[in-house]
Amino acid sequence: MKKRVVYSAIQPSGIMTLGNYIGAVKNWHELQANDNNSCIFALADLHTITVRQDPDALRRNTKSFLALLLAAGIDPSSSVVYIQSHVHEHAELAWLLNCYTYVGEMNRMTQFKDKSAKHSDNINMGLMDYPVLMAADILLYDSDVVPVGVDQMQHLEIARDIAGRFNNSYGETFVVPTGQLTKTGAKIMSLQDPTAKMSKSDPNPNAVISVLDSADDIARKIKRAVTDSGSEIVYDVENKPGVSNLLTILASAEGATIEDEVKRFKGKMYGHLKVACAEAVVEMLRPFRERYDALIADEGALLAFARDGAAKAEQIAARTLARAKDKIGFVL
Ligand code: ATP
Ligand code: LTN
Repeated sequence: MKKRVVYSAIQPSGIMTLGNYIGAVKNWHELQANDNNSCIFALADLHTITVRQDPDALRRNTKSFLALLLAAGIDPSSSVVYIQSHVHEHAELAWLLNCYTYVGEMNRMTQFKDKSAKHSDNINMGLMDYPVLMAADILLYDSDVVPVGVDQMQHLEIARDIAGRFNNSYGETFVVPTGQLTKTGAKIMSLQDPTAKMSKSDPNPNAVISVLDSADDIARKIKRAVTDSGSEIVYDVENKPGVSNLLTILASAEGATIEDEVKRFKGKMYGHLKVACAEAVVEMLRPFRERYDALIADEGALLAFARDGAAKAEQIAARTLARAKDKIGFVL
């Protein structure tokens, strides 16, 4: 039986946050454990340069994110793990797909509008083209399922549209992928502003938990997390965004449901919830630091994993790219 191709990627910029872990990487690990899946995970370094990156920091972060993925249990002997820029087919297919994507569609993308406002001095073509490169990533591997956080669903829809449009013009060429949201914790919010998502580019360190934070830092940040008026512990994103966020984090960390957590904290105070939440997060992230330290210390081995992953990825990507070029009418 043909395995389901599962594809996802993360940008190696800044730190890996609890939001990235719960919303993405933890889920990747679970998908990898399913024998029916053939998983491919990338570090989307080409995407990071849509906003300015310091060259040394980009190099450092890319290696660090690779070690973080492996520390999170992504296993290069069962999944393909690689660095996007090592596989030139991504940039090439993105160009082809650009010619089947409308400027109007890209203009309407929420992330493009947000990032244009945030980086108004650098609204470059890449920032606008970001979803097309993401479509190229996905379509190169005939991906069936793409696990992402809710903030990336709009981009996934565009990838589906582009694939469908190309197939309509040229006949079946690309697999039309399906997006998959994580069950709980599809969106972890900032600890300081629970109406905004926890984001690795947030300048306020108290708003964000890094997967490499110490137990003390995690406890301190959660203790200081902004909560809501009143004292009842209920899940109500509209009226109690702070408490709801803590419930989401706790449920995800423990693998429980939000309803279970609400029952457990009936009649208890916010302080109790915070203590339990901090303990659960510390427990979930405990193995991280140790494995990470060992992996990052051996750069040669780390980069060998990346090269090996890129070679496997390229075998698949080259075939898909050739198929698309042939359909378009390029002389092969
Ligand atoms: P930025 O701060 O630049 O927006 P980011 O923290 O959103 O970055 P990305 O590299 O854009 O990180 O996202 C990597 C993955 O993590 C995506 O699948 C995304 O949906 C998921 N993700 C990011 N932030 C959160 C969050 N707060 N909650 C749940 N999932 C998240
Ligand atoms: N834009 C994504 C990262 C990403 C991605 C992908 C996710 C790049 N290419 C392909 C899924 C599939 C983000 O998480 N910000």
